[in-house]
This record gives sequence, structure tokens and C-alpha cells, in this order.
Amino acid sequence: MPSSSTIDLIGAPIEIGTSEPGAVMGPAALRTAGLVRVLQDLGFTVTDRGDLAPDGAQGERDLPAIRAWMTGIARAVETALDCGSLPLVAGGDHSLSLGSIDGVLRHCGRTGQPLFVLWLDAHADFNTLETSPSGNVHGMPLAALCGEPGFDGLFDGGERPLLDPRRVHLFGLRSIDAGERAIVTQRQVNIVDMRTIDEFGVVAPLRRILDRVAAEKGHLHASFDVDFLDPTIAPGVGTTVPGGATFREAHLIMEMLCDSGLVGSLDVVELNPFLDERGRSARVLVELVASLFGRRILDRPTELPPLEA
Ligand code: 6HN
Ligand code: MN
Ligand code: MN
Ligand code: MN
Repeated sequence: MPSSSTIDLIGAPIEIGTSEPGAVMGPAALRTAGLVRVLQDLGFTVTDRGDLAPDGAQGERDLPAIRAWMTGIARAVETALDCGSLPLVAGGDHSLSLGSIDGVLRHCGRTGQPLFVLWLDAHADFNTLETSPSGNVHGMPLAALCGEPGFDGLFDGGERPLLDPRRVHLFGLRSIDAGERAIVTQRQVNIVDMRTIDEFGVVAPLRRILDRVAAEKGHLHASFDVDFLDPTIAPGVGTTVPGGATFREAHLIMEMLCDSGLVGSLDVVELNPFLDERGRSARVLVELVASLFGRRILDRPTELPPLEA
């Protein structure tokens, strides 16, 4: 079970990091699909902090406009963690992780815990302004968080904590741009791509990651991009890529994350209800979140049941 019995739900309806409108409706769709009720039914105390709004510059799709969102997201996440609550940030596009992970980094800077990031996504989101083919900031958050150059416009001039790329675990990767491929290789980012999952399944690769986080007594931040899932089960996202995780794979990942007790903060991003089909993707996401927070079939460890004599 995740480490806290209280959850702060933080809505971050940002969509200026993408070129496909609709992610602004993401937090509302997750609430409509029952996100709060499901968590309450599992015994959590949920405080819905409502939807955040940008502070200042708006309307553009540039770094200053993104930055106007980030400070508020970072502060809400940091405050939740400082109060012993688990922040669940509902997006909104993936640029919101600039704020959420910055907030987690600041919290971990005080507790001394190393931060590990599990990035469940079809994409690497490691482009810089130079390598990005689209110019969309939702394809760049990890590069900015890990200190790649060119992102000064996103942060205050002062010291900021950086994410260690060797503690980032991309999981489910199946679409990467040439420039970001070079960067993730050079920075030694950990990658479990779809080829690996096809060959080894999700259990063995994920177990290795969880063992590592546990051994280093780390804080695990999970960032769940809807396009990690196969488009046939989750069409409500602007950047679908075929060959994604099945419901059963994703569900098992959530159960393993739950059992590990390591997840300390969570993003659910890129849900685009405008592209969804009758709320299917939102409903699948709420199901998966429920499993991450402890919904299970039987209250016993998974092992082959004994045979009746
Ligand atoms: N996401 N690599 C592509 C780009 O435009 O940089 C796609 C990025 C997708 C971002 O899925 O969060
Ligand atoms: Mn903590
Ligand atoms: Mn993403
Ligand atoms: Mn993606």
C-alpha cells in the first residue's frame, strides 16, 4: 500500500504543453469517473484541492506560460508531502510533471531521500528545445528536470534541485525521437522499452526497479501517461502509439506498486476527454488508480493456491 493514508488530489488542467486541445478537461473527467469516491471507499482520506490555475502569463504556448503553472503545482505537491499526505496530480498534459517533480525534489531535499521516477509512457519526454520535432513542452519535462540546457525560462534564477537521470526509469517506451535517444543514452537513463516487456513481461523488469528503490530507501514518484496504455483500451489521449500496455499488464504493474509500499507521489496525465469514447479511458484510469491504492481480489499474497487433496 502507498505510504500514506491521506491523499491530496491536485487538479492541473494544463494543455499548453501540447498541440492537441482537450487535456484541460482531464481532471474533471477523472472526477466524473469517480476518482475521489473510489479512493475513499478504499479507506483513504481524500482532500480535493480543486484545480490549480496559472499564476500570471497565459495564452501562449511558451516557457514563461508553462512556468506560470509550475510554481503552484510544485508548491501544492511539496505541501502535501510535508504534511504526510500523498499528492495525486491529475492532468492536464505531461508538462505538469515539471511542477510535480520539482515539488517532490524539494521535499526530498529536506528528508534526504533519493528520488526515483517511474515514467510509464510510450514516449521518453526527454527532448530539449533543440531536439524537439514538435516544440511541444509535454515532450520535454524530463530533460528540463534533469538539467539539460535551454530551460532557464522555466525556473527562477536561484538554486534548484535536479533530478538524477540515472534514477529515472522509463517504462513502456515505444516512440523516441533521434535527438532524445542520444540524450537518454548519454545520460544513462534506465529504459524498459516495449521490446523488453514483450520478451520478459512486466514483472521481472519492474521487480528490479522496486528492489533498487527499496534498497536505497528512496521516494518513488510514478508518472502515468495515458499513452502508456494501448490505444484500443485508452483512446482518450492526443499522442496514441500502437502496441501499448494491455489492461492486464497495467493492472499488474499497479498491484506490484501497491504491494511495494514505495509510491510516495503520483501523476495521472495526458487524459484528453475530447478524444475519448464514452468515458472509457477515464474509467480505465480510475480502475488502475484503485489497484495502485489497494483494491484487490483476495487478501493474500499471490502464490499458486494449494491443490485440494
Ligand atoms: N507525451 N516525442 C514527441 C514530441 O513531440 O516531443 C511526443 C511527445 C509526447 C509527450 O506523451 O507526454
Ligand atoms: Mn516523504
Ligand atoms: Mn508523456
Ligand atoms: Mn506519451
